[in-house]
Amino acid sequence: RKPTLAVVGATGAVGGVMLDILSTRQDVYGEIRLVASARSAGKKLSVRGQRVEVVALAPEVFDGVDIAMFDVPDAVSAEWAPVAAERGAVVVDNSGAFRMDPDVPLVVPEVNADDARKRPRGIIANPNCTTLSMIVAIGALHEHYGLSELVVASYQAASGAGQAGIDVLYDQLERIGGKRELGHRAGDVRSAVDDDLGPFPAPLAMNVVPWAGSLQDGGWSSEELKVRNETRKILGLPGLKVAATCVRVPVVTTHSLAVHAVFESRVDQREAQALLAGSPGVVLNDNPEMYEFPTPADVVGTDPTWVGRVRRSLDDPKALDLFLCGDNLRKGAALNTAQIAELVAAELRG
Ligand code: 2RA
Repeated sequence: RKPTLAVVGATGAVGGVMLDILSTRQDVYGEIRLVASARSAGKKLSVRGQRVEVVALAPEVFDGVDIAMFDVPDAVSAEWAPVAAERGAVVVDNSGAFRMDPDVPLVVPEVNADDARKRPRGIIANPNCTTLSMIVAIGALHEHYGLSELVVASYQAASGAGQAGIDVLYDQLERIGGKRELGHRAGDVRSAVDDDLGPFPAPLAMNVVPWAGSLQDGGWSSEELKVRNETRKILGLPGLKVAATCVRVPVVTTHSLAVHAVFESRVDQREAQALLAGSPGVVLNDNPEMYEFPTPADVVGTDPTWVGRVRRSLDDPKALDLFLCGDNLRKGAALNTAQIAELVAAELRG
């Protein structure tokens, strides 16, 4: 029989993309249960061309479930993923709750699919969308050249902060309303609620905000440490040097990253371009003579990791500089989760 799937968090920004992905990819599931908070229970959502009623999160919803995808806040996953696992489901969790747990594999199917089989807690973690927006391409280069250091600047879309992030950006843009006041300071356009920083600690429209997540030791943001720690775990490089600066930009969906990557062996620009072009899940769009390079406007809504501006570093024959884009709601979240769930479905079928 085909596995029964539960989608927990079906009504969120990522949940909506997940239902689209489940309705367009090869259908490997039997029953699909849609689960959300009690306040969303009763809603009907479309998946695989059928209207399915959302049920409230409760232990019994996991009875008979073979695979449970979770896209909910960390605290909800921390409480409920073990409940689902205890009732026999293999959990694929998109939150940050378990990513650094040594008993939970952190999986990107194009990079470390086999790790998904070793899951002593019955939980498999999906990486953060910023890590996922670069790791498929970086993993391909690592396999060939042996990665030793990453210096990364991210340009992160508002939807990384969920529906609230999208709403606040559009609200700020509407308030600006195309005014062309010289010296216009987006700083005058606060987030939705003045006394609440909302999803961003500074105005985003007509601005960039060098912050994502929460303050950690030494002035690093949680987002920057996620990129560092998750990349190390996925690639199995505990000593990898990673310096990330994560910046929010006024883009609705699709994260971009400028990457300086240092390798153990010498690199060649043309060879690296060919390698990337031939890597599963990667699209090379790199022809600066024709101003061809990835931008969020081209990449949003697509599945691959797009790579461009590939250059051999001027000062180091073992380093590449490149620019990447990835849809943070698709490969950055829902698609990678769906790909992991498909790996499990194939394993359960035997
Ligand atoms: C963000 N990567 O963009 C984080 C979580 N989605 O806010």
